[in-house]
Amino acid sequence: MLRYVTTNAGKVREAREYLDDGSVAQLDFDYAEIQAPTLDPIAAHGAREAYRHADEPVLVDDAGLFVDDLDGFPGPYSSYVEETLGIERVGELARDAGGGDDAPARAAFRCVLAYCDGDPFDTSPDPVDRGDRAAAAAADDGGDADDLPVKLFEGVVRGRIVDPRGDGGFGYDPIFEHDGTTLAEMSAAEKNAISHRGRALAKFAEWYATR
Ligand code: ITT
Repeated sequence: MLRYVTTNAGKVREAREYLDDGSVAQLDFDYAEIQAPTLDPIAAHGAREAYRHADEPVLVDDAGLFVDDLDGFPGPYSSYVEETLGIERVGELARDAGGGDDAPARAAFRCVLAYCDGDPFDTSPDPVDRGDRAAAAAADDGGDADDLPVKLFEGVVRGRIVDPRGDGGFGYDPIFEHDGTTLAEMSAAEKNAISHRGRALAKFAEWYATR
């Protein structure tokens, strides 16, 4: 059984389209998110921790909104920032930093899926985190490093930050516009077709089918 590791019901709804064949179940496990400037080591660390917890194959999903004019903020801190500032405030900060209403701030939404089942795998074409970054993080944490291989799949969608529109989706969806439509104005299928998560899941599902 593959465990899709997240506490976020919105992610599970979207992932079902790619993974719902009866052999995938959500694992509502709140792994420790290490501090890092990019999503890869956070997702890899989470996958190792979740695998040790579940003792079954796991897929961790870490995502973030990276606003160009805010030097990538909130990025890996998107969850904390959503809880503390809220998405409307992030929208205001992006607008102040960007060109105002005439030139909305550009941004990317990124999703990194990290798969771990305790076995090694080929690197190509997607990267494998072999624990060097886990070791560095463990040194900072005072924790134990290990070299469980973790395979990473990334999806990115670019868009613009706008005033909130739409009541679908979750999280930052109302302020993230892609081709004139916010992610919250799209159906789940429409969002999956272009989204960071949909792109990462499509890559993962193709690879997983051959495994
Ligand atoms: P887990 O870590 O348990 O999976 P989370 O919601 O904390 O749940 P992330 O750290 O990956 O997940 O999410 C970072 C933030 O980005 C958080 O505020 C989410 O609501 C938001 N987010 C993630 N994916 C999103 C998406 O597809 N659309 C809009 N917001 C999203």
